[in-house]
Formats: sequence, C-alpha cells, structure tokens
Amino acid sequence: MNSHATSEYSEAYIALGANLGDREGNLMEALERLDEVPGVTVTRVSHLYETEPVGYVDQPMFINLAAVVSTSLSPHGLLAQTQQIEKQLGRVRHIHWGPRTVDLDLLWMEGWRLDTPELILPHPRMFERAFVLRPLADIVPEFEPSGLYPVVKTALAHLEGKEGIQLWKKSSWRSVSALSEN
Ligand code: PH2
Ligand code: MG
Ligand code: MG
Repeated sequence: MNSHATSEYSEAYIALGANLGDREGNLMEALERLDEVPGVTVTRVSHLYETEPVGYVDQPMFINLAAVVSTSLSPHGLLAQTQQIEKQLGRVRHIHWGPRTVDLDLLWMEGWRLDTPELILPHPRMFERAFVLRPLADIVPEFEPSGLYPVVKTALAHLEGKEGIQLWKKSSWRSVSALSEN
C-alpha cells in the first residue's frame, strides 16, 4: 500500500473529455490506464457524446463521457493518477478551458466533501454542465445511497444547452456499460 491508500473501497465519478487528435482513442486509452492503476477499477462507463464546446467556444467539438471507478485511493491519490494520465497522453495546458487531448475531472467521491486548493469535491461546476450531467446520468444508479441520482436528474432537467449534446457511440467498455438506454 502506498501513502495514498486507505483500507476501504469507495466509488468515484470522473468526467472525461477530449477535443484534439483521435478523441475517442484518447478517451479509451485514458480509461485503460486508469483501470491499470493499482487500487483503481473502472466499473461503469457511460455512452459517448459529441458536445459543443462550452466556455471557450472557438475550439473543436468535444467527445465527453463519464466513468465510475471503485478505488482504495484517497481523493488526492486519485487526482494524482488522473493528472499523470493527462500528462502521459500529451496534454499541454495553453488556454484555460481550451483544447485538450484528454481531460479527466474528478466529480464526486462517495463519503467525501473537500475544499482544498488542488481539489474541491463535489466538483463545483458539475451541476451546471450538460456535457458532464448527460453522461453521468447513464451511470449513476437510481438508488445510489447518498442520493446523487435525484440531484443529477433534477439538475439535468433544468439545464440549458442540452441540444449541444449528441449521442456519438454506445458504451463499449468491456466489463460493463451504461445502466440504461435513456
Ligand atoms: N471542458 C472544458 C471547457 N469546455 N466543453 C465541452 N463540450 N466539453 C468539455 O469537456 C469541456 C468544455 C474545461 O475542461
Ligand atoms: Mg474539465
Ligand atoms: Mg480538468
């Protein structure tokens, strides 16, 4: 066990996005690498969506998806791993909210509320972004014990900009898939 490990496994929800190069390939490679991290198993993956860029709009269309991992890592331990994967896959930070080969954002982690300079949980903007919530709705179980499901559903129902999101491909993650067809 390394210094980031704790004894319990918890579920963590991660949003992934890419808008440079082989977008789908970058996302799948990021999921593979995440799954290979000791103490991290990717358990469910949403469908893939093509989405219009939000924030900084003069950039290519994104593909976005969401994934759940089961992990023994702490939030900061998991963050370090996601940042390393971004780096390995060639991410260079030029423009804030600008184009990227792959972006992994830690959204929500079972049993954790955090407000640190490096990481805030739940992610402070997750409920305002249709490109996060639409994929997330595929993989949050209806009876998720801390009540994430109704919050995601309600936020998504009230959100503008959902027309900028199109199903790109059905989930093809080997061990699992999205929960529903909706
Ligand atoms: N990520 C951003 C900024 N804008 N737009 C879309 N459609 N998808 C993203 O993943 C995205 C974005 C910052 O990380
Ligand atoms: Mg992001
Ligand atoms: Mg990010």
